[in-house]
Amino acid sequence: MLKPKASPLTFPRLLLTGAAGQLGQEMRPRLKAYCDVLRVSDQKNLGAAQLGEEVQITNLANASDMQSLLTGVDAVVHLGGISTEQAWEPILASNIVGMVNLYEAARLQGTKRIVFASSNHVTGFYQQDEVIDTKMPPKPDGFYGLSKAFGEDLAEMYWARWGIETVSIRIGSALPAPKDRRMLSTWISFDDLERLVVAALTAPIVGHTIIFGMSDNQTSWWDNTHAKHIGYRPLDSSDVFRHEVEARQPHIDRHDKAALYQGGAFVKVAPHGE
Ligand code: NAI
Ligand code: 15L
Repeated sequence: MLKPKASPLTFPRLLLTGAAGQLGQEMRPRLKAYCDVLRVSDQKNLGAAQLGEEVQITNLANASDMQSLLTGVDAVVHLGGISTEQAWEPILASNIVGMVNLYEAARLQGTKRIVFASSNHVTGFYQQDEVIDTKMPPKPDGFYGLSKAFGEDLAEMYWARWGIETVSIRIGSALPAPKDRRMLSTWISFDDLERLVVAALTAPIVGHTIIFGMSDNQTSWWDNTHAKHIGYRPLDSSDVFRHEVEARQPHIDRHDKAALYQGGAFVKVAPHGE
């Protein structure tokens, strides 16, 4: 956790969705330094409200509940949703219907800034020897990546029509340490993720900006040239884990599609039930 500072750029009420998830649990204590009240929400149990928190159990797919969730909210960090390749139905409910409900509620309740947890799987079918930027066309690697591409297009439409600003963060791999050689390029530390989320919340003008979420890794496939106005400066790097990770995975199977494409194993996952 970064040393909380008395940031002049605090929000009266900040909403964190997906607060019971892996990243939500990391961001929940961190985001308190940037708001007066942190409203935390998820469909799962969130425990008791801590000092400065409001807890609201809400299903993203329920439109009327989402109106209530967004009441009085100045900005949103939207981590809620299905976070892996799954069958279409749950993805449709949480990531498509849930996203429309979020933006409709933001529009009607007057919320003006959203940080959306998109994913590198929007561009998962680019190859690992290609460097891509955020103006290049999406190449989703499954229903999950496709739902995140929809979310980015929805954010763009709500900016154009209603002036709601969004930073769509195509998060790479956010976890304590990279697990394999692919993650040496895609990894982002929790501290860098906090830096990126805060930059996305506080940059003066963002419109709808897409940015890749990775630490300052020696190898990278992602060019954030078009997102420099966000002011994200990673301070961590997967390089400190490189020797250990390469020793664990010395050989790459070039016939394995997971080794060829940026989406890794996601490009091979069949929807559940097959
Ligand atoms: P997670 O699966 O641990 O957390 C997601 C949370 O959303 C869960 O607590 C779940 O209960 C909640 N949720 C799902 N559907 C819901 C619904 N209909 N209503 C209310 N809550 C619902 O995922 P994680 O790893 O914490 O990721 C957070 C976000 O970041 C997700 O949107 C994911 O797609 C995105 N992301 C995460 C990456 C990572 O490395 N962890 C990488 C790229 C994107
Ligand atoms: C994601 O979008 C997932 O939510 C996360 O669990 C990881 O699989 C990550 O992508 C990744 O590509 O490593």
